[in-house]
Amino acid sequence: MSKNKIGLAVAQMGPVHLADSRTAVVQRLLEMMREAKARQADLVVFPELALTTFFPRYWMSQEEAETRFFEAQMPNADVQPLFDEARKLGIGFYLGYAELTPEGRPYNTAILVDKSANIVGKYRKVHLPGHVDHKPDAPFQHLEKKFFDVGDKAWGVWDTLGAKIGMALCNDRRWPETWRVMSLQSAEIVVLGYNTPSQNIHWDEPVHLRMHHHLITLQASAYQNCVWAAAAAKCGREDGFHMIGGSVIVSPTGEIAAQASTEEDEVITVQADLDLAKAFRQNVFDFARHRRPEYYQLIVDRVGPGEPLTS
Ligand code: ING
Repeated sequence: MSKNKIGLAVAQMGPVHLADSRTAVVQRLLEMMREAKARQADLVVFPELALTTFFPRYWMSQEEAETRFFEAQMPNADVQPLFDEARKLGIGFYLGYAELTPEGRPYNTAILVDKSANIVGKYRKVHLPGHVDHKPDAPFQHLEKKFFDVGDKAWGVWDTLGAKIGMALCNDRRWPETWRVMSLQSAEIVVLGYNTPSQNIHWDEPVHLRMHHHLITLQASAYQNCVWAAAAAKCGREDGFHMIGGSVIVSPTGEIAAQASTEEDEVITVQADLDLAKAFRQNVFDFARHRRPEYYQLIVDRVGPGEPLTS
C-alpha cells in the first residue's frame, strides 16, 4: 500500500453445495486470500454467508437452520485457519456468515478483520429481503426474513488498513440510504458480499435485469457517495439453484475498475487510489456545501409512500 493507495481484492466464490463442509470452503477462501496477497492486496472481500450454501432458499425450522448453518463463535475451529493465514500474510478481510449470538439472536453478519487478525468491525444486515411464510409452489424460498433478525445498528465506518471502510450486505446495496449513512461518516471504501438468485420467485422478471440492477446500483452509489465499492458474489449453481456472479470493484467515478468474468472462485484486484474521490467530494458532492437536509425529512419520517405534501 502506498501513501494514498490501498490494495483492494474481491474473492468471488463459486457454488457452495449442501454437501460442502466448512473445512473445504475455508480451504478455498485460504487459496484466494493467498492469491490476493500475491497481488499486493491489503484487504480481501469475501461474500455474504460465505461459509455455507445460501440456505435461506430452503424451508426448514429455525432450530434446524441454526444448528446446520449458523456460527455460535467467531472465530471458531473451522475458520481459525483463515485468521491465522491473515496474520501470517499481513492482509485484512471482510467475511459474511450467519451469526448466532450468545443471547441466541440470529443475524446475517459480516466482520472486518485487520492485518493482525483482530475483528475490528461487525455489521448485521438491516435490509432483509424475502418472506417468512413457506411458499411450496415457488421454485425455491427466500427466507431471510424468517431466519434472521433485522440488524441491531446502522452501517458503521472503521478507520483501519489505511482507509475509512464501511460494510454492507447484499440487499442493502439496493437502498440509497445505506450508502449515504456511510458517506456521511466519511467512508472512502464500502465493502459488501452478496448472494443474488438469478430467478425472481415473485414475478417473471427477465433474467438479464438481475445483473443490470446489480451493476447500476453499485456504479451509481459509488459515484453519488464518492467511495470505492467492492462487492463479492457467491454465485453459480448451488445444488442446481443459480445465483449471479458479477463481482466487481467500482471506482468513485462510477466506473468499473475490475469485474469477475466467471461464476467460479475468482480473485479480482485493484490498487485503489483514495485520492480519486477528492475532486468529487470537493465539487459535485461537497455534501456540506450542497446538501439541504431540511428538505429531506420525509426520507426519515415515512416508511412507505404517503399523501403528497402539497395541499
Ligand atoms: N439477495 C438478493 C439481493 O438483494 C433480491 C435478493 C434480489 C432482492 C433482487 C430484490 C431483487 O441481491 C440477498 N441475499 O439479499
